[in-house]
Amino acid sequence: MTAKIGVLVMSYGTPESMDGVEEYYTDIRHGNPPSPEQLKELKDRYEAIVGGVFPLRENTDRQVEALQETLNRGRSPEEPQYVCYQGLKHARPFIEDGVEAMAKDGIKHAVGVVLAPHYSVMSVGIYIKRAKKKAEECGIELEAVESYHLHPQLIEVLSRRVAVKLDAFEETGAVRGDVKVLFSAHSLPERILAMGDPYRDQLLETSQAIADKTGVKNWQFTWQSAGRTSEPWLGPDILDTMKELSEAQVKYVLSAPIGFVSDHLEVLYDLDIEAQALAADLDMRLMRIESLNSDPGYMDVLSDVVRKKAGELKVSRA
Ligand code: FEC
Repeated sequence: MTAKIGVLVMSYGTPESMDGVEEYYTDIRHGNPPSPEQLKELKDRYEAIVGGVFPLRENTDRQVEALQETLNRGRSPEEPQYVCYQGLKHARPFIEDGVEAMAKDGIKHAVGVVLAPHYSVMSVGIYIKRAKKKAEECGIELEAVESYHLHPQLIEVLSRRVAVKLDAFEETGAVRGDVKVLFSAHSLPERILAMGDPYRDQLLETSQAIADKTGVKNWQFTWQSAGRTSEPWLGPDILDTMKELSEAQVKYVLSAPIGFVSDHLEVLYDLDIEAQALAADLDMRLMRIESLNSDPGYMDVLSDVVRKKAGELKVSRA
């Protein structure tokens, strides 16, 4: 009988409807419900992106489907069959639901992968911890991919996106070298640095690799989407960086949010609405690279790292 390997594809999660925003926000806030003002502010942001729909849900669904297809493409009968399950951090199906679904289907060996290329103990680390705990309870052997931030095909697909937008700037009359490429990622509390967390270094490595591949010299890394909590978050924030750049007479900025792989609130609101509004005030031209979503190149990256991890499972070593 062909061996089946479960693949737990983990992502941040988003509400299913406006009615679900409060429960979602409460989950993000570790069980503390938001104040009515905080809730309204978040709902307003969802309303602003595309009239209150939740693009991350559809994008994650498509990524999971496309990954399963990519993993099994051209499979010979002796090779294991990969079956993908979704597990979300803050919404249904939760990570634990995904593992339970695997157990119900009789899966005994699985690989976990997160739809975020960079590792932090506060991001990917939490996904993996939850997945492993539940897998152990269910008697499933689960190995997880920690990061893939320098995978050559990831650098390739992101570099292509940067190059396309630099061409677009040139078509509008800008000199290529005058365009400041601003790589960005979700900020995290500053305390991760004291913990020796690799998140910032991995993000800088991805930025440098893309800059090298595209020949971009004029680039900078900045943070975005910091949480609304009282502790200090990693900065500078992209909005402050843009103001500084404007003071230094920079007129053209290409935003490259390399820490994200989908179109969602933090891209469609924080960059396309908030940062664009600031750019208009500063008389700056701001463009953004396309998100990866279910780009076949990105699916190849995921498929490759999952297959390599699957090689570490006992079923593969038997
Ligand atoms: O489109 C959507 O519905 C979801 C967009 C979304 C993504 C996302 C990714 C990351 N987050 C990360 C860390 C934190 C930490 C906190 C936090 C808070 C929020 C809030 C919203 C939100 N995040 Fe998020 N994040 C997204 C959305 N995030 C909404 C709550 C309101 C606000 O502060 O804006 C603070 C809470 C805490 O202490 O836990 C920390 C990281 C990522 C990128 C990696 C990943 O995808 O997991 C890191 C998408």
